[in-house]
Amino acid sequence: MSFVSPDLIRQRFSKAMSDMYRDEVPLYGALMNLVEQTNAQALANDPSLAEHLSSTGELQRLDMERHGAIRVGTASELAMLGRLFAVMGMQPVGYYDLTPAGVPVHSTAFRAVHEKSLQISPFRVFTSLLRLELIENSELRTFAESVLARRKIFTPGALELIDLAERQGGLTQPEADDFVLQALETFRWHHSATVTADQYRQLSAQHRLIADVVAFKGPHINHLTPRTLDIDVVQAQMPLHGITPKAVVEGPPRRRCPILLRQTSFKALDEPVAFTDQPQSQGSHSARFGEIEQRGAALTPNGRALYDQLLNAARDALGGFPNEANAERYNALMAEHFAQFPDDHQSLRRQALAYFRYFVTPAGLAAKGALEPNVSLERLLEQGYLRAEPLVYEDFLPVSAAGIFQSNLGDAAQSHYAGQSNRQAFETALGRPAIDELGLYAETQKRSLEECLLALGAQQASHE
Ligand code: OOG
Ligand code: NI
Repeated sequence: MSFVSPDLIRQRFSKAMSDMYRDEVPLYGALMNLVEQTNAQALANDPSLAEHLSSTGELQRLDMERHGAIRVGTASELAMLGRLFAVMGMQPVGYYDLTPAGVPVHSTAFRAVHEKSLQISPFRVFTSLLRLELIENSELRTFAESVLARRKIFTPGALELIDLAERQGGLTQPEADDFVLQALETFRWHHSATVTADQYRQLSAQHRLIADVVAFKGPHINHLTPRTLDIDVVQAQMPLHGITPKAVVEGPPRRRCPILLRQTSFKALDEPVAFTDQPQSQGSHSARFGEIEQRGAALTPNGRALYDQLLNAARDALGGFPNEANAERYNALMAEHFAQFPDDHQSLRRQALAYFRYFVTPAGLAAKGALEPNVSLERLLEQGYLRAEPLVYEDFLPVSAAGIFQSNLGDAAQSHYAGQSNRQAFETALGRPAIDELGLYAETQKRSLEECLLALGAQQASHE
């Protein structure tokens, strides 16, 4: 029996999801066009950007690159999602606690973990689990639990194919085709709710996010984010296309060498909903929104600590959440604080603030087998035998994610939860640990160096 590669199933699924979402949310099409134009312009304006991105393979994956987000209500839903995503080669990476920002969820990102798989499809899904234990009203909590216990978010066909993939060790082409169609159903938007109008109001009054998870048939995909090469241009252009962006871009400020992740979003759409007791009359719920992101270098633990320190300092100086009224001051404070973060590749690499990938140059190949004994990495770079390119950040940022959640839930959501971060409970629900993202970047960096040394015919290089 010959199986389809999970990477190709993910690539197909990502495309199918995008097509479904474009049908469901017309503004998504407008946003995709804007991002496409901006990217083409950015590449035309800066030929060296095109050259760099093409040498790392990022240019080749740019057009298909996107992430989605979903929210589930129970441990068993999360565990089954983990099995569903595994069929497509997606593993849970990272743990994000959103409760400090007043959002009663904790999350992980399902994504491919090896650079070769990421190259075929970098599709990721930010997946949040509702923390029902944080609902103080015990009657409402019990009600929410009972509603969630009754719903079935996977089609019987999807469940069978997940089982089959696990038993056989993969899916044949026709099975994979069917799997993509069946799996897609879980993420579809259903305009009929599972509760009465009054129950919806109660859930919503507790927290809009609780209503979004509990009152519907499944974890509808709530946004699908394309990757842009210039988020400030997209942010500025959105209003000209009838799209209202959130007040500030989340993440680091604009820099010569982008790091981590910058994101912005547009407000959720008000969508008609039919409640169980009023199937004819229309209620409404804001479920889906739009988001754009720009990705930069993955940071090492040191780099990340510096990022967190500067971000916190800027936010402390602002003295509150960024919003329309203080956006200008926030941007100025961010620029001021981040002036301390080295902004050239050489410093980022030498100070071990970011992860890099190494490439053998034509000069390196010409010198194959004739390297200086015990040559160091620095020396190989200096001689022009190797070239270093930053490794792209494939994950998310908790403060940014909280900002995205909040801009779509409204200011009412900016409460605080006493609940502790609880990675262990999340992993118990998931049925496995979430992978440490920093370890993945370190491995990719190490593999690339080993491949280079092999190609140069070096026995081993000293790592200094
Ligand atoms: C997820 C919000 C976080 C991101 O890109 O950081 C997010 C959600 O609203 O469900 O998508
Ligand atoms: Ni997102």
